[in-house]
Amino acid sequence: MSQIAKVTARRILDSRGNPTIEVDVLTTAGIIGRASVASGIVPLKYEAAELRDNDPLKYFGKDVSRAVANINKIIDEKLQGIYVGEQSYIDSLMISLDGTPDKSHLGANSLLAVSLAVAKAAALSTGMPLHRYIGGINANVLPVPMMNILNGGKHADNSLDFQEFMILPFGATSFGEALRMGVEIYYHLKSELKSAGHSINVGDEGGFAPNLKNNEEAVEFLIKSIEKAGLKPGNDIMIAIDAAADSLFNEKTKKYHLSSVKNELNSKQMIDYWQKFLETYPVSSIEDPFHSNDWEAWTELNQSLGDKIQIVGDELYVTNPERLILGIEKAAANSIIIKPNQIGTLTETINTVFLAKKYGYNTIISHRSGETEDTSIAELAVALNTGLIKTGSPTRGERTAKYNQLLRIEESLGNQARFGMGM
Ligand code: 2PG
Ligand code: MG
Repeated sequence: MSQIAKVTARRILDSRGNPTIEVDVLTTAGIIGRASVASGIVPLKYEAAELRDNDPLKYFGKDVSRAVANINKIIDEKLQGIYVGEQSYIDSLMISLDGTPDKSHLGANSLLAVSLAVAKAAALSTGMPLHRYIGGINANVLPVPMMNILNGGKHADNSLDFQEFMILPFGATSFGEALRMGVEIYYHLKSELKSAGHSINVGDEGGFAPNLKNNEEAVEFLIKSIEKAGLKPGNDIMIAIDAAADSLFNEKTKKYHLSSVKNELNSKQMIDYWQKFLETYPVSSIEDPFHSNDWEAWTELNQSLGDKIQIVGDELYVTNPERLILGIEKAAANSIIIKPNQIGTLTETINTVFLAKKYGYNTIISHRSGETEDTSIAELAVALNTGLIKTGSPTRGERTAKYNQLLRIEESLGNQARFGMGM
């Protein structure tokens, strides 16, 4: 395998029009690995830190010129001459170069862009697709897509409290069939909303963003659309919600604010809310139902419902093994969202997946709401046989880039391709 000859970073735009980083890693054999990084709607408390300029005169403070310079001036020099296949060494070198616990010195965005570009250059050097290079001969599970077709919360300018209402075509026999089911439900939802007089404008991830009465009505629309597609909710298609409850939490009153519920809810009342909600609707997966420090509420819900549905930590765990270990000790959840940019290197992302699997967690590789055309997460889902991926609605190029890559991977795996969880 060849050595790293040059690492070049530049500013590109993400799907919200905000600057982000793209990196090219050139090897001495003339191969280029290119990767870019995604970004969430708000930086979360325990996430690795994105480095932005904070200069209000440029891109409203969101420019990444310092992070780009860190790569071009510091990381490039350190990585030149290292064999491109030495992924974990390269990642640990960058972590020590950064020297902070949250990667705030060089920026987790800088580190991740380089880390992924290194892996891509190495994969190309071996002639293998990225999923095969990372995962080996057993990397052949195509994930069930968790398709976000109704948007609310901070991802949309509408009345819905919960951020994401998703459908999971579990009953499909292949990824391609799952995608078709998802698209058909998406269009049934569009006409159901339209004929009920609602807006069919979309949110950040391409799901519809109507002003519905409440979260319950949103789920009812999903159920109707699944049935219109000739499918059975809870059977062929599972429904999932991302409440993103950090943003429902009122830091002053220490209570949860739901626009459809008159008074704010304390933790106990929020648990009751969820228990009733989950008894009423065929929802089989719930992400961030509580604030990321409301551990007791997490544990209680997981104890009562964790054997029936997915209780998913995203804001809770931020792909961080230390947070995950805390949650394992507290039996706080049974599933984890894996977002490479929350932790900052490929090696650490893989390690968090392995740790989660070791403790029987379901692992869900995920995009961010501000995405690029990069398809690494699609490759990673297959490489690590996660069985689940979250990458938005079946529209918008930055989301379909991932779905389309999974179609290509399914085709190339041929009769080795397997679909879904529990395989
Ligand atoms: C989430 C993500 C992706 P964001 O909460 O799961 O859907 O949103 O990237 O804005 O954190
Ligand atoms: Mg989430």
